[in-house]
Amino acid sequence: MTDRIIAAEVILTSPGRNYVTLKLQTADGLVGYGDATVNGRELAVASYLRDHVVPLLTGLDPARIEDTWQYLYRGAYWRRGPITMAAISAVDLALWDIKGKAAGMPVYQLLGGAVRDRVLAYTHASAWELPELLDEVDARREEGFRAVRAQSGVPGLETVYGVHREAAGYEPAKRGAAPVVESWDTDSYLRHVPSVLAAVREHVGPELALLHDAHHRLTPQQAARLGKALEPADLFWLEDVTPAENQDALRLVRQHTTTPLAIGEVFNSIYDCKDLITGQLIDYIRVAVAHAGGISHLRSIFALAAVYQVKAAPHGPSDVSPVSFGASVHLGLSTHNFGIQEYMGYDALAHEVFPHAWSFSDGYLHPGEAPGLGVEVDEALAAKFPYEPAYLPVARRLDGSVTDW
Ligand code: CS2
Ligand code: MG
Repeated sequence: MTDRIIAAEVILTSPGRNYVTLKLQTADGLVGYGDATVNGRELAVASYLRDHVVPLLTGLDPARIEDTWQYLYRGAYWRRGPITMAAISAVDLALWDIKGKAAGMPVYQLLGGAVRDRVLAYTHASAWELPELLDEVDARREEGFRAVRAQSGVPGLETVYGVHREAAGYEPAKRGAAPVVESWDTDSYLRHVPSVLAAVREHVGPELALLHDAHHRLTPQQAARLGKALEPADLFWLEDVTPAENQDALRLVRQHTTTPLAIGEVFNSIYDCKDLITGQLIDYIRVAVAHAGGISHLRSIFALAAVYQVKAAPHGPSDVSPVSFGASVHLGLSTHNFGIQEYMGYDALAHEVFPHAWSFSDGYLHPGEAPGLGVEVDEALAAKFPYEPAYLPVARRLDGSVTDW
């Protein structure tokens, strides 16, 4: 007899930061977990799941992953968008987890098996001033990383994306009832950042892969100028140069620079990606397994990307949970046109609440050999850290007008 889903539940927990987890249970006694965390909008996706998805899942055959995906995607009529797609992602991941556990195999084996032995990772180094940034890059290298994203402060600005002032490491979302307001000035940034990345390159020598994130803030012309100015630093990539809504912007940027471009962390479907991929306007597609429809949909996006020699480079900040991070590593191990996996790292508490088989060593990740996704949830511990309101910052220019954060 086929198995059936008998219970579905949303777990909200905040071990260091908020996470939204979907738990599915089957009549055969299997449990699957999925991640639906949308940073700063956790309660919206929890409600979407609890009120509109969980009631539909009981009684379904957990083996029918693709059918359930299509049912939730086409059956809602209101398609796409970050909340809907994060909810679908969570169901998809939980079903892949269950399928792996039913088969007694890690999910990467179900995806065709390993095409590489280990998954290249990059992490973040950031500091307000250059000497500290160089120390941070060195520290990441000592941890084994072969690829590092470098972000620094900008003279004249109090706050800059990706850089922390306080002793604790960088975490974009701040706890509180309303977003923190940051200030921003693109001209100051553009005057400063090329010299920073040139100094980092000179410090580390030619081999270390260096990345930088412009976080959606430039006009096409500014982005083209920055890409060109950064060519001597030989970046692995320059990320999110322009806001993603205007995809034609990338055409102009492309015409002016050979710096590789990465984009897509805010995308949630193949339709957001297709023009950039088929137009060969980017080199890396950054969709997150938690935000763009789970393993099932990321496989379609990556297959399209392969045709155009675009590589998969999934978003891996601390605000996707260790559940979807693990899923991303399974995909990385089994996807031929995989490029690199972001690994921002987690608060120690998050590692405890989500015990995981995936591991990092010597600059590379591996999903582990546990059946399914290999990430469990310590529910008793999770319950000790209830959801706390937290928001990503908003940014205002020096004249007070709102700009892209
Ligand atoms: C990012 C994130 O990791 C990245 O490249 O741009 O830090 C992003 O700002 C957060 O995930 C937003 O939730
Ligand atoms: Mg980014």
